Amino acid sequence: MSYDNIRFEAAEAVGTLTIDRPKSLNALNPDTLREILRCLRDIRRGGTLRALVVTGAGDKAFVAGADIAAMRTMSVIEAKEMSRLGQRVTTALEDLAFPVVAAVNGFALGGGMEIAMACDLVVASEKARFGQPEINLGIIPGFGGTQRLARRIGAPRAREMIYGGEMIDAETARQWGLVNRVVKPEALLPEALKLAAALAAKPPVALAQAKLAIGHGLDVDLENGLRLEAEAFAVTFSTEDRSEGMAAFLEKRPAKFSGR
Ligand code: CO8
Repeated sequence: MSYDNIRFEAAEAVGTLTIDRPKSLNALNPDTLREILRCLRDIRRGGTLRALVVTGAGDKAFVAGADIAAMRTMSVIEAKEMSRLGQRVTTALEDLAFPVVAAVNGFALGGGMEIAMACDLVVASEKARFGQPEINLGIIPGFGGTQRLARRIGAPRAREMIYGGEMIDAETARQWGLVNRVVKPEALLPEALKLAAALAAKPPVALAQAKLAIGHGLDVDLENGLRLEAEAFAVTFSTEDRSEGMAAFLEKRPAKFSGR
């Protein structure tokens, strides 16, 4: 797989996707969004990964947002197309059947914060800054931010961030529930990869069902969410890993999961 704006590497079952345009703080132009989509499609087809880390190149930014230079001359129709393209990227991250960990190394602004929010877990450097500054450009979030942020941190805080356009630091983002862990800058990638590797060792069908039940459950009422959970729960009973997990517990030995 060769790309101009991103890098992808895999070590055993853990992949790392790096958005790599450091000169523009990894801003997302349409080509970059299309490359991310292509990479995620190839990952799905490959079927070998069990966890993915998403990060940004350089030590300054995760992603500083959609590319403002590219957006500057866009028509209304082109803007809608770019919004839908970015939404396909964020949805494709959510639709992967395994966990995605964002390793936020610096600015995660606008479309960058929207990418981070589409990941299952977020590990942030102490230097990370989060924000939806679109209002300051006369626009609003367009890669899912108006929908996902309110679901993630509640409407009052989402309104504050999206109406005000101010940045928050990593510790505030953790307290607000946007970030799972805050670590020293040099510990960021090792910590994110360690977390991803630990998740990759879990029984994959059970993880995929947990991801599906939580993700889709957020969008339905409790009654339908509980039905969804029962369906997802039942699927895990068709796996060898559930037999192994339960047998290992009863035999007082570590489980050896096969992924089947
Ligand atoms: N797009 C394009 N280039 C960018 C972006 C960006 N989002 N962010 C930074 N850059 C470029 C700068 O222009 C600069 O380029 P150059 O060296 O050629 O002048 C280089 O990166 C370094 O940036 P700065 O000199 O500004 O670095 P500072 O350390 O002074 O500031 C900031 C860092 C605070 C991150 C600052 O660069 C900034 O505010 N960036 C813009 C942040 C922003 O507004 N992001 C939101 C963009 S809108 C968005 O994401 C909407 C998503 C939905 C789109 C819907 C489809 C149409």
